[in-house]
Amino acid sequence: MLFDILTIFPNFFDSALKEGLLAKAIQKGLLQVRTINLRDFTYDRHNTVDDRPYGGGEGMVMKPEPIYEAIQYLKGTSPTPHVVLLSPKGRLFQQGMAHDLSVKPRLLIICGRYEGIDERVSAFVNDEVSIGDYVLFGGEAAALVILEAVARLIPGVLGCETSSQRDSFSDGLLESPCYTRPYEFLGQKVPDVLLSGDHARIARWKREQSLLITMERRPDLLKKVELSEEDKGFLAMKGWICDT
Ligand code: JA5
Repeated sequence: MLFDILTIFPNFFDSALKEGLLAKAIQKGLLQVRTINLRDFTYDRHNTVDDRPYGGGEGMVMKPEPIYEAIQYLKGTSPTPHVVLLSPKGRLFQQGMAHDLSVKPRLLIICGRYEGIDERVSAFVNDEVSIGDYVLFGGEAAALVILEAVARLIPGVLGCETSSQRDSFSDGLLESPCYTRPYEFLGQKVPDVLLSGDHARIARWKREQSLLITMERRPDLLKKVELSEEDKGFLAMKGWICDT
């Protein structure tokens, strides 16, 4: 996959691309990430990318022309990119969208700065995406979030193909807690069931822990997930109120 990032801060991504499994994926040729400097698509001698907002108000707005020029140039190179504009007003990025994006041969992620991007740029993108309900200085940190979420779904990036399917959200529930040595740490012991060697009992315990922590912290997720009769029985016993 080709992952292009249009930004006025191309160096923002340098360290992130050099560490861990993202670096490995790039090294293995499973993923190519390119940062494109928006200022390369300006024509004035100050490489201006922003201007004052029509109608007044705080701060500056990103001019449409350099972004349009960059999109048109990149759309003219193969394979045609799926263009995503990062914006707090976009559709919420969740694991399902990560899966949809991970099968695209090429993505172009557009990062804004200042107070926002001239609305008319929207006409030239495939989708507007937000990573969550908070405000950032710009889209760059959000682009990294999307890059990580998508990269780990590309076949061969994770050691084992099934590990991306076992993680939080792939079955719609939060993960059960995990432990390693020592058995006792500052007075806290590892739950004995995990040392029992009884794999059926361990699987049931993990499922129950997932259900419990999801009920406590993310009841919104429980409503969306398909629960077995055994799951529902367990949750009912723990005081879960189901409204369907
Ligand atoms: C802020 C000028 O989804 C979270 C996001 C926050 C944020 C994004 S994406 N872009 C910008 C921005 O600020 O361009």
